[in-house]
Amino acid sequence: MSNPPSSSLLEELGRRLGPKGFTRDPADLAPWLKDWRKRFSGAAAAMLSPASTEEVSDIVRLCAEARVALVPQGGNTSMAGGATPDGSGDALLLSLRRMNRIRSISAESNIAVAEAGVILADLHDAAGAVGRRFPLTLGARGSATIGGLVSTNAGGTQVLRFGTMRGLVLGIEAVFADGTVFNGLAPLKKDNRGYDLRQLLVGAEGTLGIVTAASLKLVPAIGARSVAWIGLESPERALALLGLLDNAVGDAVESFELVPQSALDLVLRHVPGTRTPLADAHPWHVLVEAVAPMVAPSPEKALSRALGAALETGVIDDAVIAASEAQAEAFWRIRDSISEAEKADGPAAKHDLSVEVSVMPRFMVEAAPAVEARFPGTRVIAFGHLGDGNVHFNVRAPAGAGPEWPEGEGAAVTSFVHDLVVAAGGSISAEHGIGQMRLAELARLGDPARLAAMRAIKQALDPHGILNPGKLVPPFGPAQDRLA
Ligand code: FAD
Ligand code: 2HG
Ligand code: ZN
Repeated sequence: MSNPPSSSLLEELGRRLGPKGFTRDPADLAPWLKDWRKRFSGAAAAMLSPASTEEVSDIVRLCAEARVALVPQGGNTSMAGGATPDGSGDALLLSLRRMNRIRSISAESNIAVAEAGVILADLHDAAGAVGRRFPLTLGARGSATIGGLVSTNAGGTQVLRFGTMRGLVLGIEAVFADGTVFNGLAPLKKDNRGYDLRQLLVGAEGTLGIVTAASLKLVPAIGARSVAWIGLESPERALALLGLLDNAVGDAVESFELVPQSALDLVLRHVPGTRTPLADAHPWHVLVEAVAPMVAPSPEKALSRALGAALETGVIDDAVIAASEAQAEAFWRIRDSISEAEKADGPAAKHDLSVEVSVMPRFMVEAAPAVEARFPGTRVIAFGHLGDGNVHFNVRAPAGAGPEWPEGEGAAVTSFVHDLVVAAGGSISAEHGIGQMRLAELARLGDPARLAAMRAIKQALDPHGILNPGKLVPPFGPAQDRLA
């Protein structure tokens, strides 16, 4: 159990961090005490904004001695309430946003060393400036930070080719719960000195250490890209198209995003300046991006040939290949605005599911009507990363439901959906993490061996439970959950 911070601790932190690094002003704190979707809100005694790893280490050491909780935060775009403190006001918000330096970037080694507070879009720009790119992107790229992306093992829309953050992190610098600095930044390809602490910190949601910097993998810059918007009949057909593209276009296919007509309608309704890419409505749509490096010819011919064959064989019903970069960006804007449009449209029970890729179409077409029949008035909007076997299976509240709906009937919806995905051998969180939103569900459905190991690791690395309490690791349950 943690303590509220004493006034002497707050004074000491204020003195060390200075006015840029320490605030208790409610107006400064307010924007950071609610999550992006405004589902969770909390309180904090102060916000600490260190400018260096040494300052992070000092803060953590002082808080460890005083048993005061710290909630690490980057861009505050978590979809799981992961960066929002509880309502007690005892915790300190630890913002890494001032640590926003790219320490080094090299086209020769294909590595960037970025501090935790570097915003993803800024890393994209920096990589572009040296003729390289960082191959992970998502709709929140203008706010999400490297520390948050590492700590959630973020996915996004290029996982198909480059994997999640886990595969792109070559090294990590972090501060452990007693204030010691772990310098694991060296991007060693081979290193068998024992447990892989770098990978343990990826996806740890700030519960095992504070990430202060990461060495990240870069890849060659894009020479040309071809972006197509496709209308088709069903998720099954979409998966068939993926197989076809795999054969015909191969590795060049970096993104394969599934969008139902209902999600497209939401975007057209709520996001100014968006237009439907195809003249007719289709039950489902797919956004495909194929990319070629500088030296290779454009992927457009291969993509257009493959889509032509898919049209002839009836796998797809219509398609348009963007004729310009502006049109490609417009297609992507639709895809990237779905969360924003859905947020504007009202409450939803949000789910982030994965099953084996080949199982997903069937799961979607069976689970959606089952949910809508069991909870009359709800509507499923399932979209996203079909090629990764991961969709956001969001369930819209019945008309007229208030903002509290996700806590009431929405919680029953969530249990129903999660039971279905567990029965299908899948995961209740593919990319957004557990945070506070899925903690009870992880406790309910998690494999006891996994839960026991997670608790043991947490206990060993953060014995006083000061790092992001109430997130990711369910509290001890029945005695059999404990490791002997
Ligand atoms: P925050 O929200 O601030 O924090 C996230 C978690 O990491 C919290 O648990 C926090 O305590 C911890 N944390 C933050 N910084 C540190 C640090 N330095 N050290 C230790 N712990 C830390 N996610 C995807 O995976 N794929 C998507 O396609 C995707 N699309 C999105 C689209 C939109 C419009 C939005 C709003 C979100 C989307 N997300 C997506 C979710 C979110 O952007 C990611 O989870 C992202 O990684 C969070 O980064 P952040 O800097 O905002 O972290
Ligand atoms: C995406 O893929 C994000 O767009 C957000 O992961 C999904 O809002 C959501 O449910
Ligand atoms: Zn996603």
